[in-house]
Amino acid sequence: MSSSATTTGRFPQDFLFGSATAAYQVEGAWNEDGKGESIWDRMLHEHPDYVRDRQNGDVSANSYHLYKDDVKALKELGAHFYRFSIAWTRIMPTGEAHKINQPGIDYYNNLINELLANGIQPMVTMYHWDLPQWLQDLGGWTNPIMVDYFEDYARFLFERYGDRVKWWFTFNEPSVFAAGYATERQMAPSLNKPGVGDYLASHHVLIAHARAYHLYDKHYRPTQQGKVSIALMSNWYEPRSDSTEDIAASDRAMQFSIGLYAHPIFSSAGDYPAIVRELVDKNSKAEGRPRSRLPVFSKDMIEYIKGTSDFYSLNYYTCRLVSPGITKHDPALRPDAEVSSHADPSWPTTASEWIKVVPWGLRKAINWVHKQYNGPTIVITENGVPDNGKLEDLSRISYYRVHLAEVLKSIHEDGCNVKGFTTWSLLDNFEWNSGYTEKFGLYFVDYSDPARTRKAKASVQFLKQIIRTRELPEETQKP
Ligand code: PNW
Repeated sequence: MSSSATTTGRFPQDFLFGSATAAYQVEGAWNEDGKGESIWDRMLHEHPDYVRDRQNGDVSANSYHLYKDDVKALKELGAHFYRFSIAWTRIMPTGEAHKINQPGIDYYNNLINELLANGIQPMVTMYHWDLPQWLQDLGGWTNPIMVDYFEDYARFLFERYGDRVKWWFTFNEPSVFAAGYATERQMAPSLNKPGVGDYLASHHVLIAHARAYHLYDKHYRPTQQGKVSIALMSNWYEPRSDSTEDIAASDRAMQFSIGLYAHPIFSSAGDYPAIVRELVDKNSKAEGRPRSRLPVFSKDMIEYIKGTSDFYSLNYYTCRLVSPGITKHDPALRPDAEVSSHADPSWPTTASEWIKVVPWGLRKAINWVHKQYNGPTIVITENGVPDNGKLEDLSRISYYRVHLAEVLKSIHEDGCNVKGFTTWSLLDNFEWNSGYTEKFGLYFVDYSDPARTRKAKASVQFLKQIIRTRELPEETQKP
């Protein structure tokens, strides 16, 4: 078979490929077997109009009952790992550690065992946005007590699953779910306290992450020997021109969307990025507030959070052009960043309004992380594109072809330490505010059929070959 190995190289022998989902997006069974109510259950039962097709995750792909089919699909793909999330409410219906729900615990035991029996490593996200409603009633992530509750939950997961799970992510994309505290009608809990709720939530999420990391480090790592990370939305913000102003705007966009979370954990100095501190403090003062909207870490806390990740988990979908101004349409770009963003009209569009196909942005994002944070090991924990769900998903094949080519360049030409790649998503699933109108799956799920049968799309064969051969097929070669 011809190959492009000479020009772009191959994926290293120890490079891992896998696919991802999240509990609320695939499991269904929202109130079965003792599961508690989450903030997404509550929000979408009360406000179906927050979702384009007025649907929700009540049944979804029914992975709670069909997890064996999911594992079959992963096996057919040749995946080395499966990144899934645990629904806190399935294990602890209220989020409290003294009230546990055995059928929920059994479900994840069964899934983990089924994966391992098929030679697939489980990678577990502890929190992919579905906070127990009971904890939200206490204020959710705006309440510092949430750090204790999260630590209890993390301890329980390490205790029960850590003998078999060696890859942990505390949180998925705090920059995106913190928007639920800043906006309305989008992410749960839809709190609409922009510039206050989002920073407060982010602050406590960072402390909760560090708490779980230290817990693992001290009590579980010695025997379990796993890794702990946090998955960060890491889209690229390209300067609109090479003017000093636009380059500075690009830096601000990266620092507000990524640095806010990554700098405290991955930089050698720790704490929030200086520019974030400076701008939020300045704006808070100008608003006449007695203190900054961005909470302050003590010196001890800066040290406590610093270094609490064993590798960098990078989620990438798209890119924006930026210049000085204000944007309203990007959850991760807060007004304090003083950045306006837009998509270049020449970039290929997709079924999703916000995702334009900009593969070189992935290479730039990888390189930015590499330079900012001292060349960490990077695992790409999400990358993908939606369409309308057809089986001949040629646009998905082409999206992965060009993005994987950039990953190869970042490894072989730029010397970045990229060790893994994760497709979002294994299955067509519930795409938050877009409901079932945007399909990200490598597998088609028939939502008109109560059996929710899965069917491989063409991209499965394409990716399967890449995983097996560790190289990208020629552009001209039909999958
Ligand atoms: C991620 N943005 O969400 C999530 O991790 C997944 O649950 C989700 O299905 C997937 O990407 C596709 O949307 C994001 O506006 C949501 O930049 C919004 C943004 C990025 C990621």
